[in-house]
Amino acid sequence: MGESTPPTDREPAPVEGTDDETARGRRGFIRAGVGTAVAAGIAGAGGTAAAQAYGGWLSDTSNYEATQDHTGESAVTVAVGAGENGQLFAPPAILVDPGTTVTWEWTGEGSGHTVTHEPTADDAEPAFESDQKEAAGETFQYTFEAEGTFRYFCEPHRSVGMKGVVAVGSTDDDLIEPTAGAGGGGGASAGSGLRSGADLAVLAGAVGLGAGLVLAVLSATDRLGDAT
Ligand SMILES: [Cu+2]
Repeated sequence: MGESTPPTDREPAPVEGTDDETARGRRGFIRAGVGTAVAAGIAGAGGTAAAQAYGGWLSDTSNYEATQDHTGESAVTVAVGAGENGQLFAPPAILVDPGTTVTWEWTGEGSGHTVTHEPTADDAEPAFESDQKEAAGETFQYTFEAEGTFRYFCEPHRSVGMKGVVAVGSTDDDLIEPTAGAGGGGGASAGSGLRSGADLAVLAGAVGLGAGLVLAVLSATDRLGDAT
């Protein structure tokens, strides 16, 4: 009786050990799952943080989602009078290199607009300030030589979030790729930056898949060539 017990004890032992490891694995998996959920929560909060970029300057600007990266371009155009009501700048936030000339171009929509710099210090003079214009094709230009963050707004439509930012040299904000035809397209196009990125990723995946197929065909052809 007693002699048969040790093998019985030994046999279950590895099984229990395995069960313990499995249980630990499950707990670890659950912990990892919680960690992922927490990370997702933080990412969600990050979206809010992005809206708080530039001191929340663009928090009521409906076509703002992140800063469009226009570094490497010597000239950038921003639409004045974009969006459904013609009372937005598009793109609302851009990152440019020092020395870049930004041209604001009036769309003719949404009545008269200005491009008015909001200095960081209350007593500072605006670095740039356009006249109020309304006609399509009107422009205003400013060349940003100094690094820094330039917040600006439209005098008549500041209260409806017609505001923008030109970040020169660097930004703490999230960056998105410029949309095709940015500037002339209006507010609708400014909101599609992230979707365009996703589309590009899908396209890149499709191209990668296509390249893989081509390689597979080529290697199959090589094998056929070796066989003959
Ligand atoms: Cu305006």
